[in-house]
Amino acid sequence: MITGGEIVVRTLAKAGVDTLFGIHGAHIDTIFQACRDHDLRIVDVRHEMAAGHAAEGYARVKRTLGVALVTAGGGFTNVITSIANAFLDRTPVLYITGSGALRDTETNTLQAGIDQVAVASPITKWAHRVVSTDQIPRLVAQGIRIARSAPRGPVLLDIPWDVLTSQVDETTVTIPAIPPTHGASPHPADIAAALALLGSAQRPIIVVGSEASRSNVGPVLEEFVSRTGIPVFGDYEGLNLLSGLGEANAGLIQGLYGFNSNGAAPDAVLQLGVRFGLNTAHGSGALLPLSARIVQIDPDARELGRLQSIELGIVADVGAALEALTLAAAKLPWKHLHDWRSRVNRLVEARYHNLARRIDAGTPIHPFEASRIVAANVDNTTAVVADGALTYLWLSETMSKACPGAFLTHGYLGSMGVGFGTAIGAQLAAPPGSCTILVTGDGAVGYSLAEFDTLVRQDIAIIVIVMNNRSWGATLHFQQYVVGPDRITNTRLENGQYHEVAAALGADSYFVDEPSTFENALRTALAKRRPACINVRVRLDPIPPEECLMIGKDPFPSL
Ligand SMILES: Cc1ncc(C[n+]2csc(CCOP(=O)(O)OP(=O)(O)O)c2C)c(N)n1
Repeated sequence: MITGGEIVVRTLAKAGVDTLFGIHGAHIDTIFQACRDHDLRIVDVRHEMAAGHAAEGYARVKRTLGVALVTAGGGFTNVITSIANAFLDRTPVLYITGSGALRDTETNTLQAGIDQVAVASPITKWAHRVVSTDQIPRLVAQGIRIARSAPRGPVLLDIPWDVLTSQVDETTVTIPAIPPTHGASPHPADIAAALALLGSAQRPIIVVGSEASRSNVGPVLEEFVSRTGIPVFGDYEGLNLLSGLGEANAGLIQGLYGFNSNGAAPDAVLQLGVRFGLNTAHGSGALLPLSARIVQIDPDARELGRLQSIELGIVADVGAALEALTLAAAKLPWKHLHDWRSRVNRLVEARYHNLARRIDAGTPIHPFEASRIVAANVDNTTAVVADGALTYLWLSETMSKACPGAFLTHGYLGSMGVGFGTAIGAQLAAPPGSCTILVTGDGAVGYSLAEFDTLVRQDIAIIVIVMNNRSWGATLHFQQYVVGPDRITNTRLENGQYHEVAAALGADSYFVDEPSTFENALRTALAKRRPACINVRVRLDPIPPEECLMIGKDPFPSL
């Protein structure tokens, strides 16, 4: 006889799952016991929020399914931010939650009394309660298939306590295989049309986003760009893909603001997995000109032309489509794009130097300078995760100059505090010998300080860099510049010795307030590859370029 928990674990193992993130609870103990027997690693964290975000980080870096395991009641409610985040970001995560025993329905019992499926339904691709032990293999497999299929996203499986503890005869249980599948291929006529459009343009660009990053298009993007010479811009997660593309391809998608006002507005756009919305200045045309002819490729037909007119929409796996484009591009001439590429290169460099020359080397450190030091010290064995708001805006200005193994930030939910958990998942997904750097605001790190204990207990090599401007920086700036300089309230955080908290939990700790000591501390921490906190005093007053745009200031006065 075997328990429901044992069946859950056998199904996960057969699907290739080897790592879960969670916190123990009696309701889900049978799953913990079975993981122990089958050598499936459970990374136990200190708050279920971190478990959920870690499963997301793992899925994003390993380009696979992430699994979070939480208990009934508070365990479930604590993971809701992660479920919502995975939903908006199309991250494939299976959330398994315990719940009150079926036989205890409507008895005012412990950790029960809420309909977890109803709560999760609007923020999952599928939320379902398993009511019978013998149905577990079929429903776990169904959940995995739904989470992994395009457009990817979160699934919640709620498994009551008695369904997990009940036993069934092992010989009656069949564990289904869930073979991996490839995403949809594009239609050849669409590929020909896309290339004809790009080939006839004078100023074409490529924009890459999270979906491109998750389809692992890196090598084929490199090939396509070396054939065509079309410059590439990335939204935040798309920045991952810029390293290795050569000098003309650096730059944030936000850099296009400068382009448009410099008479260099693109006339054609190949939009690879970037959804219209926040990352395209919605449909305003401020980033992707309204006059540009747009080819949008996305696995979800509902996203095509959502906020801006497109000329061609292709529903396909972004990687498969780019492979087809690359093959066909060999037959076309692209030399005429040489001048355009050089011009983009000059504008991208001008943007960077415009920022860099306005930086003074004073104390505390300018956040751009601190970000530049981070970018200068990462290589492809390092994943970088950004949290906090001013912090990630500054970091994003420098990351296209770096070559991290992965670069992850918050997505559409814009939720402060997602970073620590995401970094844990990213580090566990990375190849052996890698190291992850979390660069976070002092506000954002406060959500997860106990996770230093997770790092130390389980020897997870993450360096947490706290960009400490002693405030909830972006919201203080909002009060200061939008509401009124005399209206600052509840946004100062002047008390945090975050490195000392980390030290108390067993991590290495550093406090720095000028550039050379910061760089030394970072190099030492990277060499040691063990949990560390570098508390960096940075200035609060500088306004990152994107914030300038939000408050009506010119981000690049003399570009
Ligand atoms: C969960 C959550 N709570 C509140 C906010 C509102 N908010 C946006 S930016 C910000 C300040 C972030 O401060 P910090 O983490 O110190 O980063 P900084 O801006 O200083 O880099 C806050 C509170 C949010 N986006 N998410």
